[in-house]
Amino acid sequence: MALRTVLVFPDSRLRNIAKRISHFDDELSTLAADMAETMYAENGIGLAAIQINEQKRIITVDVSEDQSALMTFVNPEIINSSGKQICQEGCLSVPEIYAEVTRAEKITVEAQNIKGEKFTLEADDLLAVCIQHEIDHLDGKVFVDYLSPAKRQRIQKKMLKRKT
Ligand code: K1U
Ligand code: ZN
Repeated sequence: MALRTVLVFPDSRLRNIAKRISHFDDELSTLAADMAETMYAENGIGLAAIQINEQKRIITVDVSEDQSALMTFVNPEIINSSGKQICQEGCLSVPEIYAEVTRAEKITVEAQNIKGEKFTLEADDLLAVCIQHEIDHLDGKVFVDYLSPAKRQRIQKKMLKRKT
């Protein structure tokens, strides 16, 4: 396993669209393990492969308080959603920035595990928010895209200053 570098907004590689996974091999298992290790090391509750510059449709999520509920979703798709919730979101690719985003309250996700086996999961509350946030990353979207252009611009300036 290895810790991977998380790309920081406005890195253009965060805008890449991840490709569907069709090979369920050791390389994929290693990627999933690296993602979990990186997510935990950064104190995150989720991570999408795009954030470590891997253009593959895989996300890891663990919203538990004691790192006891790791989930890996390969080729995740939201097949049903209902309701609305407003949640304060953060992002490992936008460090130290938090903002309210409106998301679906409940979702049904279809995905595969790292062996390629299909499963369906119903999620609500923070788990639903986190899965929606991570699937957005796979589609080249960052949570700041939901904010006003002025707010996004301010955040972008802050991130660029942080680099130097
Ligand atoms: O995608 C990511 O960068 C991970 C991100 C996921 C996320 C957090 C909050 C709402 C939606 C999605 C993070 O984990 S950022 C770290 C963070 O904000 C957080 C950490 C622990 C508990 C709650 C939030
Ligand atoms: Zn994020």
